[in-house]
Amino acid sequence: MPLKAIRSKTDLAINGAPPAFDQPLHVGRPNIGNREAFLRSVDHILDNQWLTNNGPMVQEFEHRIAAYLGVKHCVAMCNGTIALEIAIRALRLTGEVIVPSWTFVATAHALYWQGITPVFADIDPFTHNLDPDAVRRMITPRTTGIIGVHLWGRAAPIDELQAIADEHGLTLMFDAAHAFGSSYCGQSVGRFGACEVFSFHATKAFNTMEGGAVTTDDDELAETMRLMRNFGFKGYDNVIHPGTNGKMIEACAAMGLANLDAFDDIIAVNTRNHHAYREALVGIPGLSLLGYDAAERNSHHYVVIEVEKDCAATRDDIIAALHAENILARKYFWPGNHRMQPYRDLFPHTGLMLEQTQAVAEKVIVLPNGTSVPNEAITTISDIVRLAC
Ligand code: T4K
Repeated sequence: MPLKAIRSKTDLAINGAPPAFDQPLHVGRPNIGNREAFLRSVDHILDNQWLTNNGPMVQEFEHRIAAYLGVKHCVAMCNGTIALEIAIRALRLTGEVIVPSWTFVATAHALYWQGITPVFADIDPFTHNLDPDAVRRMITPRTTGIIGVHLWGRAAPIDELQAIADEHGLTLMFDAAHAFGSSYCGQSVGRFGACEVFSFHATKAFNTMEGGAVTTDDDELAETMRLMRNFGFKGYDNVIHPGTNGKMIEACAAMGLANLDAFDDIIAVNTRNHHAYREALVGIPGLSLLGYDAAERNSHHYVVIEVEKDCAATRDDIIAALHAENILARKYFWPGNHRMQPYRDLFPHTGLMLEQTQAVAEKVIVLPNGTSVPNEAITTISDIVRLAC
């Protein structure tokens, strides 16, 4: 069915017109690479009767990912959150760890879940990543580490954070959940800090349905994490380390392999869509699209717009107009981790230190992107945003 024309305010669903889309248009619709290749692999897995526990598909997946990123070790996991927890534990972080509040709540939860206090530091409003000066301000005698997040796939200020970590004897690791395919100073994200943690959740640019991985050049750390993800087993009946169940299953690795072959195409579609949004949204007073550094690689998965106070519509007005059209735009990561439980009750005054985080949280909208968003949908979405303003 052709999309409705959006010419005047009476064409908007919030004003009684039919919605632009009869099915919900999600922000996180999965990219599915080569379906036939995936189904062939699943057949093979079933024939092989090896479904999990470091099977051949997972081993191939780990080798391919490590080669793709140019890193020594890729330790595949069942999801990004468990991967974060295992990495944090393997690095022996304790006490307090500095993180941004402007991230998905898994970053903070992975610490708190293990009895570590997440200490929230403010961000740079232009990049949405940790502000190194703010990180310095949050260091106390109890601080043992920093987790930088490469938000929206843009690398955190890695060199500055590493310098702070070195100066204060802290461990630096990265939550690279958004940053598969990104670069920093031309080098692939994946080998910075002590380790980097990826999420391959269905909603990510590159997905294994559920999944994640920790990548590192550190042999000993990789070996420890391999033990930890499999209850600490080293061979039959021989447990030599505390552990949990963090294993990736074979079917997820098969999805990852099929999607890795298609990843260049996925990035190309995302990037084209991103440019189309930029062109279509240009010139709306008080509204801008967050850009990425042209000199660095980025999957362009996240289309992030910012609605300033001088825009004719509020952020929430625009979200309401989009939702009425069945366009399920998101306010990621509103209201910020520090205003979510348990952190809101535990540290009720943290917001005083997070001026930029709070300002950014009030103005962000994330729009749909990915291989299931056709070009004409971008025109329609942008026309709706323009009219809502
Ligand atoms: N660190 C960071 C910085 C992260 O962003 C994340 C995850 C993590 C760590 C933890 O990694 P994982 O443990 O998740 O591997 C979603 C994802 O669940 C989450 O993975 C992601 N970040 C976060 C940014 O977004 P929700 O609550 O928005 O998910 P959900 O289920 O509402 O999905 C979004 C939309 O996508 C849905 O409205 C419908 C659509 N969708 C979703 C799925 C799962 C589909 O169309 N098909 C699907 O299969 O958190």
